[in-house]
Amino acid sequence: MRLSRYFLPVLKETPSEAQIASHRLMLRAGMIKQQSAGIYSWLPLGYRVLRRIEQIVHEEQARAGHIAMLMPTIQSADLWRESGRYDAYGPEMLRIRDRHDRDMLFGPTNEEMITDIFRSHVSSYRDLPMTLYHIQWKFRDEVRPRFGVMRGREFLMKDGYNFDLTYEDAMHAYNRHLVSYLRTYERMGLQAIPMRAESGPIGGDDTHEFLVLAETGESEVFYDSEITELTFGARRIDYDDHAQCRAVLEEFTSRYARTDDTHDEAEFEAQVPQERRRRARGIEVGQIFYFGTKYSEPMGATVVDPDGNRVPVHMGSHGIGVSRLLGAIIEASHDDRGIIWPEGVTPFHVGIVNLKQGDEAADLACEQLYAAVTEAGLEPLYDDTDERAGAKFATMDLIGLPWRITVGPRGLKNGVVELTSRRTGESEEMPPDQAVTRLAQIYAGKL
Ligand code: 5CA
Repeated sequence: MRLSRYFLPVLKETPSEAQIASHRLMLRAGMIKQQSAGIYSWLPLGYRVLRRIEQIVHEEQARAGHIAMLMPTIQSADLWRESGRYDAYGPEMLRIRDRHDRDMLFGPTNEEMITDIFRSHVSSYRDLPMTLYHIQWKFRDEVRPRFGVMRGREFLMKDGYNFDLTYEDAMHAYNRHLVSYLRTYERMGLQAIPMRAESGPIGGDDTHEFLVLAETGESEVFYDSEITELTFGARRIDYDDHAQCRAVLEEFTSRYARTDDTHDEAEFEAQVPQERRRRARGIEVGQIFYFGTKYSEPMGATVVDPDGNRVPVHMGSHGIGVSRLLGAIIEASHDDRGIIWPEGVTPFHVGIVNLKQGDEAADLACEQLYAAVTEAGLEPLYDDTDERAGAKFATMDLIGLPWRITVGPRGLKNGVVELTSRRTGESEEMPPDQAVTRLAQIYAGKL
């Protein structure tokens, strides 16, 4: 992409309505525009990151054997009357009436709808286990939408639903989700810690939330500092292997880690030596639930079991806050000059800065670099505008591309360009083709 032809409405001023870094930076970097409270347009740069996050979610869901689909945003109230949640959900639900006076709603979640789909088409235990998911916009009329995409009213969520014959199989689905989420967040450059939580309006007994530690997080968290040393890394998981998934779950959840609603100070003190006790704040980027037959029983989602009996299926649901993740990643990775994207989610892989637009050698070298980077399967953002060098650097730093290649007449005389890391600020001079090779190596395995 050439910046001269792109739509990147960066703001010079710090927007006064933004209280936290991620919100400020998303506005300043021209990623989002507020349309009404808690409702945002995704401008091209923001939309690119959103799509990369979605892509990682899809890939990791596929790896775990889950099946993608898409349900509508608008739902019929009748479905929610069946589960009893239409009245119970309260003012957070956006209720709509159509021209025939039918009660509709903008879905805050999809347990009812997926249960309806399941009961319409599945009737044998032979079709189980099954996990369906989608990535779709949700609406929750939050009392206090704030912090930009972090607590929106309209937001993008990945929500998945498992259907299993037995409690044991449903617990495997739970464990499998926990493991696949660990890997999903790590690919986004995040450490998201699974913590025991409360289930709220989704219901059920077992639930873990995934929290990214950040001072601006809305949840208070209590944990054993040893947890932060765990990484998922390159381990290979057979997601069908119950014992293996359970072992990983135990590894990541056996130490104390709770959100404030389940925290118990006495237990904390008994289980964790004082020097390892941490009290901090966190951003909830996902949650998994097991709720058994809470929806399948009232809504008649049953299968015939091997003995010929009709039994309600065991279910759980699992959510990832896709749009919230942009805020969480920025909270975890920025400095006073701007965003620092982890390689896995960056909107462009490298910025090319031409220090002297109009200089024949510099223009030609930039064009050749642009072609070579593209040829290597990477997406460059080439600042081919007439801005002065300082302004170009400021924009690149603000939008946070992890790598920058700087091209100027002086370096070219010696046959070199400069490759700079956004994270460390370190620069290295090298011939242009070597810079491309280096980038290809950096991104290998991260895309
Ligand atoms: N049906 C279940 C699981 S699929 C569910 O709705 N779970 S949830 O309520 O925990 O939401 C899942 C994730 O969506 C949360 O962990 C959070 O990351 C994100 N989320 C929830 N509310 C908002 C909001 N108002 N703005 C942005 N993200 C949100």
